[in-house]
Amino acid sequence: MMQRYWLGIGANIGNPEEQMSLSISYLNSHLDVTVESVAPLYRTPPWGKTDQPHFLNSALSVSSSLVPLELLDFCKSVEMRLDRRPGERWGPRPIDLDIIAWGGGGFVSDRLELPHPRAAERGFVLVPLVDIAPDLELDGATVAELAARADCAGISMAEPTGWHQSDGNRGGDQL
Ligand code: A4P
Ligand code: MG
Repeated sequence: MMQRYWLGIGANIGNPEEQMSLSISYLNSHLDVTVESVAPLYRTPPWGKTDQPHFLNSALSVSSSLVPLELLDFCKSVEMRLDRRPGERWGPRPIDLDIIAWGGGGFVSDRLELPHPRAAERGFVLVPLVDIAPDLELDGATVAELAARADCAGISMAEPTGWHQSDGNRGGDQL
């Protein structure tokens, strides 16, 4: 059955924008994953561990008939392709792909929890997600409501680049 998934994407070492673009292409190249929309790119202060470079973050929605653990494994393989190696929790990384939520409601296993347990409190996840999924519900509130409550200090839209032909329009890009 086809499902929609919302993913958070971020990076803060190497060439973050290039790694993020490549990871979206790799996701879309899977025969069973179609990238539907990509939010603009945001510059965000590091959260959790603050003595590291600022991040670029965005969000995307994909449709897929993969089940959640299959999509998680595929996201991990995309991270590996971009030289992500196990490192410090919340530490610097060339790419991070997190599954934020899916259309199927709650999901819990030892390797994956949906909605992502920390997404509802994180500006760097919520701000890009508002652009593509303001009405998505996480923990009983919409993404737009959660973003309005979250600490979003220091988060700004990145300067216009070739990022998915984005012109900064709210609503995100259709690929
Ligand atoms: N896992 C469980 N649920 C999920 C889920 N919904 N999506 C498990 C993805 N993975 C999930 O994740 C560790 C394990 O969590 C996975 O192997 C999976 O089995 P990871 O991505 O390998 O490790 P991590 O990212 O270091 O840990 P964690 O706790 O996921 O960290 P976060 O939440 O990803 O935070 N600041 C800014 N401004 N922007 C950022 O993008 N990112 C982080 C990392 C910290 N600070 C940041 C940013
Ligand atoms: Mg992660």
